[in-house]
Amino acid sequence: MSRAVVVIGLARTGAAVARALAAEGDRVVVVDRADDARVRERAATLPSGVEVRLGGYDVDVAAGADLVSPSPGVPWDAPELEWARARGIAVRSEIDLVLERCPSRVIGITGTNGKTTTTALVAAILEQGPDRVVVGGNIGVPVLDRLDGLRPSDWVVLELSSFQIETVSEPRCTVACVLNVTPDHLDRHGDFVAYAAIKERLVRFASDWAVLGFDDETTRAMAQNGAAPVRYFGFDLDGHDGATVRRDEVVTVAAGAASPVLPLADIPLFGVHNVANVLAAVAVSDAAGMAPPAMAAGIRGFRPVPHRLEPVLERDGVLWVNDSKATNAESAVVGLEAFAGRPIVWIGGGDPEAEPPVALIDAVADRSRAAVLNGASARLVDAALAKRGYAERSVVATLAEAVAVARDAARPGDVVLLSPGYKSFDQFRDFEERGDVFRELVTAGPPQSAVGHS
Ligand code: UMA
Repeated sequence: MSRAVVVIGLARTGAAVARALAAEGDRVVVVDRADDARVRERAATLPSGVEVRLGGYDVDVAAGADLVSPSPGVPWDAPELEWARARGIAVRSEIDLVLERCPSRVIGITGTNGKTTTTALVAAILEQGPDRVVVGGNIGVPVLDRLDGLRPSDWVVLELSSFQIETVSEPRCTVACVLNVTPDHLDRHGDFVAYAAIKERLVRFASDWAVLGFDDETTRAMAQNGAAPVRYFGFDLDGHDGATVRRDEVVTVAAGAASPVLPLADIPLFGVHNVANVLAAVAVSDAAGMAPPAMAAGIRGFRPVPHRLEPVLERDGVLWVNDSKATNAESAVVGLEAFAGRPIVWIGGGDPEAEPPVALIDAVADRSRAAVLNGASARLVDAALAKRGYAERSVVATLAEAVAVARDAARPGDVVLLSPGYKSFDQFRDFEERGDVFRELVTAGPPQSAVGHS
């Protein structure tokens, strides 16, 4: 029966939900609080039967609807959604609708850091096998409009944010993976306990396997709370089965016996944290039944995902790296530590105008030869570095100016690293736009050779 559906938010998710539900025969209205070129362009891609209302909506936007589907950027307790719930109108997210319809095996990957790279690695490994692989979710591509033709033996690999898990009543995955949990998005989830509990729901509902980070106390402890058997990944598994490193090799361990996968030196990614991501992907694909040669082939052929320690260009001996995804201090510290062997010119700062944590200031002072600060937080980061006795500081207003200053400061052998430690909203729409602009600024000018990373 045709339902009346209201979709809130017309970006990637809203457009996919509108397309998929319109194709199912529903009467779909999409609303967005914005009315700008971006949402108008998106509206033009929708099927003609979908009604679009831009420039705001009232709290009773779902009046008369059977179903309201909010985008991940709409808080799960937004007044419009509470209004609908109070009147018995179903509130369902894209991922919830995907899990309800998906006939295939689902791998769900969450965690505070590393989930995009791990998701892409898992997909690269599964693609070595015979079954179709659809990858999506928080990684940037919705899935609801790409379920056609999927078979039970195929794989849907989902990167899931806390925003997305929170919105699914029963997040059932064949294999569920929680990489790590450290404080993030607390403005939306209240406190760390609530945030970790959302991630843990993936473990509770896993059907075949739960894969958990062993080196993180919070994720290790989640083993007690699910029904599915557990595999771990980590640098020291303390006798447990899973994926780990032995004598400079990635191995899987089952019933105490190790099987080699590939040498650490063959991993085409920067940083120890990326070894952890590889271990997670190996443990997940092991749980999915992949064999070590397929794992090794998938990992060897992998290229870094955009905005995550993405090598952009090597010019005059200077390597330019886009780590715009480092929107919190912790990921910026990880970025700074990924280049222990090379001097760094760090480009940092962004939104909000808030003091940097000591850990970030320590990492900048220990690892970088120069710091170029921009954005709303620049003055506060500058003051914190000055207090720490760090002299090589420049403060500029914009990312464009920061790139110009970094270009002058860099010497052969250096890495110029955009790993801001702050969100991007002071200058950009999101971290992706910030990274794209950085890439353009860096590659603009005389012809250069793009980096082939190995
Ligand atoms: N909007 C409203 N009302 C609101 C809030 C937003 O109308 O109350 C409108 C905005 O005007 C805008 C649209 O909704 O037009 C934006 O919706 P959205 O932010 O959900 O954008 P999508 O493009 O659909 O992206 C979402 C995820 N965004 C968020 O979680 C904030 C993307 O994750 C995800 O890749 C995409 O769905 C596909 O699944 C991004 C992200 O920043 C990368 N995720 C966070 C993170 O990784 O830390 C969780």
